[in-house]
Amino acid sequence: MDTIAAIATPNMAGSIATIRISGGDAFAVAGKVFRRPVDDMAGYTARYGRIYDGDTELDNGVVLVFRAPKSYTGEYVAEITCHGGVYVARRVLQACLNAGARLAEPGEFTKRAVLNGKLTLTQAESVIDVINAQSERYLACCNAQKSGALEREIERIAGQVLSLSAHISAWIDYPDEIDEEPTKVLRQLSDVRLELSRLVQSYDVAKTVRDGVITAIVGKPNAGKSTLMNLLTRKQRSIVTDVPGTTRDVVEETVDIGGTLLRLCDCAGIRESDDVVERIGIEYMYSRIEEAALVIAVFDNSRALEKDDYDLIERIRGKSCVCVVNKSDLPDVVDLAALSAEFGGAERVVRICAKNPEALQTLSDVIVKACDVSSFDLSAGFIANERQRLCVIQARELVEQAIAGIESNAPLDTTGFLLEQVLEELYRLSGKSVSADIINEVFEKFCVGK
Ligand SMILES: Nc1nc2c(ncn2[C@@H]2O[C@H](COP(=O)(O)OP(=O)(O)OP(=O)(O)O)[C@@H](O)[C@H]2O)c(=O)[nH]1
Ligand SMILES: [Mg+2]
Repeated sequence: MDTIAAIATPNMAGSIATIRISGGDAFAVAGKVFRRPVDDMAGYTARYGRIYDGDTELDNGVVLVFRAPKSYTGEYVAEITCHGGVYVARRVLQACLNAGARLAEPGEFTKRAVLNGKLTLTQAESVIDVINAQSERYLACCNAQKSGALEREIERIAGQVLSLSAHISAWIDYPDEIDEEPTKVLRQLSDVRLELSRLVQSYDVAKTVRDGVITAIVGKPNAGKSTLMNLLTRKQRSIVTDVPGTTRDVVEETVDIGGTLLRLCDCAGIRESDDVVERIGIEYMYSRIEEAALVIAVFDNSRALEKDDYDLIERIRGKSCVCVVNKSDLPDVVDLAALSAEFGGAERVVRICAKNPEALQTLSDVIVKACDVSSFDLSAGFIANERQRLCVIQARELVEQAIAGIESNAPLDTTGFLLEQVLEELYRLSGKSVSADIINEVFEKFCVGK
């Protein structure tokens, strides 16, 4: 394969920039740019030097060499690190192109890693997820995926389909010798369908873990919603005053709470109001409750529950909720027992003083427990993108056809044929059997230099 080069660091000013070169002539290209040979260098070693484009000195920097196959792409790789200016990095890249390299296409380094057997297709796809991860939890899941969690899961399911398929072939060939009941095959197929459904579900869970759980902070005016917002975001994000009806616009912020990403929105307080602006704010709050996957309902410890509180409780019924009883520093007036009963137990109710930073830990623990996504184990592999999702949905559809076929006494070879197609879909997902078109499609979404 020819030798490619690209800037691997972001296209912005920084302390350093890296230009990555990969291919048979990588060392020759780096040698020209440094005007001294690098092919005598051992793998994983670095050398300092001046960087040139022909006779023009551009910068000084370091070249790091990787000898095939012990590199990201599996090829000879040289990485030149220079000063991190946008212009200087582009000039060093241009020097590499003038020295014989070709500009890499998006994702071409990772594509070569796949073609050279350094990464499987789903592992390569997870590289994008690692880059986009914004929380501890999603990063951990992506790393599990990068080390092959999804492949192992697919292999396991494919193994079940394969043995069922072998069984059915034997059944077709030796109908008298196999003492088989269709119910047993049906049960196994239902298990496979369930596993595939779990994978389909993992896509939505992973999306929520990646992008954040949409969380609405609601309650009546002055309950302390904005104080709570500021506590969770660890900054003065929302305006706090003792005037009821302070917040009107929806204030949004994404935060990492105990490793789980939350997309918080602080809204207007719920109450009957004649103020036209406040009423619009309250309408916004209602629509945010609809969208929310988690509701943080805030009540004032120093005030008795009243109609507005009960209206709110009705509106959020059936949602995943955390009940926060705020202002624990003031006299206890609120009916805690009534709130516990409404929110399904004392463990969903937390008493805090949102003005006290120490409340953050208590609140975080309750929030993490209340997030539905926290109970789903993504580290066993998850569906990370639309391509993978379509393969699983297709496989599940074929399994359903096979089940319907057996139930209506269709010929066994039809079932056998359907199961072969299920396997094909699963292998397409894992990349075990994949066309050049799909590989190209996957890598088009990568950035240049990756
Ligand atoms: N004593 C005490 N006061 C608090 C506590 N939390 C908030 N407050 C005060 O309660 C008042 C209202 O707080 P906000 O956070 O603005 O309440 P809110 O629910 O956002 O109110 P609106 O935006 O009007 O709906 C402010 O004066 C806060 O300082 C607390 O834990 N203890
Ligand atoms: Mg407010």
